[in-house]
Amino acid sequence: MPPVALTIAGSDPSGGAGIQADLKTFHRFGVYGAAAVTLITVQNTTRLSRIEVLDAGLVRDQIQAVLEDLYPGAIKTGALGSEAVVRAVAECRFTCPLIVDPVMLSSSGASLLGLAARHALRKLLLPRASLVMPNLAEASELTGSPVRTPQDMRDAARRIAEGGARAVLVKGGHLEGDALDILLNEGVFSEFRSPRIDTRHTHGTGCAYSAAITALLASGVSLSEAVGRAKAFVFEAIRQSPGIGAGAGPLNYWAKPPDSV
Ligand code: PXL
Repeated sequence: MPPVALTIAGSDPSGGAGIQADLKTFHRFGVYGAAAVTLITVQNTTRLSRIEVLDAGLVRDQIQAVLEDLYPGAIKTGALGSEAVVRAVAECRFTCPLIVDPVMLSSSGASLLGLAARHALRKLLLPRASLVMPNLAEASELTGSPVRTPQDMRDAARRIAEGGARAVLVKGGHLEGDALDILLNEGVFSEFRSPRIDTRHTHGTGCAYSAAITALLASGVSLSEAVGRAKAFVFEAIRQSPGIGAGAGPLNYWAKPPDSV
């Protein structure tokens, strides 16, 4: 049987982000993908015009249906949409690794998580996370301090880890120069770098990155190897973006995942 991974995230009908990106990524890594939908967006590569968050009980029931039958080896969360959904996810019982992508804004700047929900995420979900992977803006929001430099990223990782997450990966994709990500795992920092690619086709990058890590953890790969291999996959997938849509287009989900880094 192949490994199984579950994503708990929003739907992007244009297929570039959210559960669609997660399932494509799981598949590319040879992992069977399951998906519980939290919210539905109306969007394409040029606009996001509507967000409907689903009933928290409906989200909980989808997750339960998967958990009682499929036994995922790892679970990731993406856009959760409301405090009630964050609570519902935090109350689910499972023992496999949980990867939290603390999605707060869509690529186009629309809010995917309000203030009360951000608070619940910090208090209820992060203490259950094997890995939380904020970008610079999300790390600022989680710590209440600006995060603009590699030193800020290390400080933020420590503070977020104090809140209970077992490991923290602060993603510096919006820094100048190389795309530098900093992992804090069991008190030890490591750095992951890739060259910056000058492109607007980065829609769903965070989703693909966290889904790749989730797939690798479900396959039994160690966390630091999973981060390195996932980052290399995302770099290739951005470099070979297929140019679909008139706006910020998706990554290339056919890019080959590396066997090792
Ligand atoms: O990349 C963040 C994200 C997550 N989930 C959904 C999204 C987006 C960005 O647009 O649409 C559903």
